[in-house]
Amino acid sequence: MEFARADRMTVLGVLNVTPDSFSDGGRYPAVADAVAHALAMRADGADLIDVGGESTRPGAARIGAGAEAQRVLPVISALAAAGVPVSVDTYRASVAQAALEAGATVINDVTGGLGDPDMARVARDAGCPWILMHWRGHSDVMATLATYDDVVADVRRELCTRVDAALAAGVDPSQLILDPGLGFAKTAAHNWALLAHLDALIDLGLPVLVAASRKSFLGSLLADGEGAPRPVGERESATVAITTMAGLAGAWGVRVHEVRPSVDAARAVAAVRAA
Ligand code: PMM
Repeated sequence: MEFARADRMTVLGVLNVTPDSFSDGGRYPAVADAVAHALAMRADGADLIDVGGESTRPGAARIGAGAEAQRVLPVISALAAAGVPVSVDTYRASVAQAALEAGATVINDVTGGLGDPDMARVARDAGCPWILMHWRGHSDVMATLATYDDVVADVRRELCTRVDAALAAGVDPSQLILDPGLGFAKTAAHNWALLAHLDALIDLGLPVLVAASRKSFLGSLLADGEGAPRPVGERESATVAITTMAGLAGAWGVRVHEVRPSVDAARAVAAVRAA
């Protein structure tokens, strides 16, 4: 993983080229604008730009593979031409394949391989890093799937099953990165429990990515006196707190919208861990 740094946590900058994503949706309709935002995130220290074309926001509409590819491929090609390391946030094998051909070097799969039976083959043949996120169902149904006996043990076990499936398909263990999937078929209490026990995933010996940035459980945490959630753009300090605690727990990386504060936190964490 040549994009990853040895001296601190990896920071993925989110680039959602979707009209409906919950936090930055609709802000980067044109390729040039998306590229400019990605370059700004690079200047702020992002190690990898995570390009996604289909919102996974609860209740978001799903689009077809063709529309998804049309959104992400021009941006990925332009970023690759500019020498920017790119991951593609997709669960569709055909989109991942096309993105790799356009210059992406990492697959970020929010379904952990469950969304498309062909994804393992694409990852195996490419030999690229493959982020396996804990996932139980698409956003239209995921709220109904948020039931666990013990969320930490259940997520760990279900992720292990995904790892086993990837290895059985011929994927090398060095390609795999695990992600607890905060907010995906999880209540706020589930998210906090997973964050409190990140060691249960880190102990598996694979890199762990944490993606809490701006998510609604932070909005609920920071709700005002009337119970109104803190607006998306005002969840940054809490996001950085999660970056910090994830780093101290030994997470490999974070996926964030606002790159600079989390890079600063990652550097501070690295200094503490090195001292
Ligand atoms: N969350 C979102 C999208 N992609 N990828 C990974 N690996 N982990 C996540 O938790 C994750 C993801 C949804 O949030 P967004 O709308 O900010 O992209």
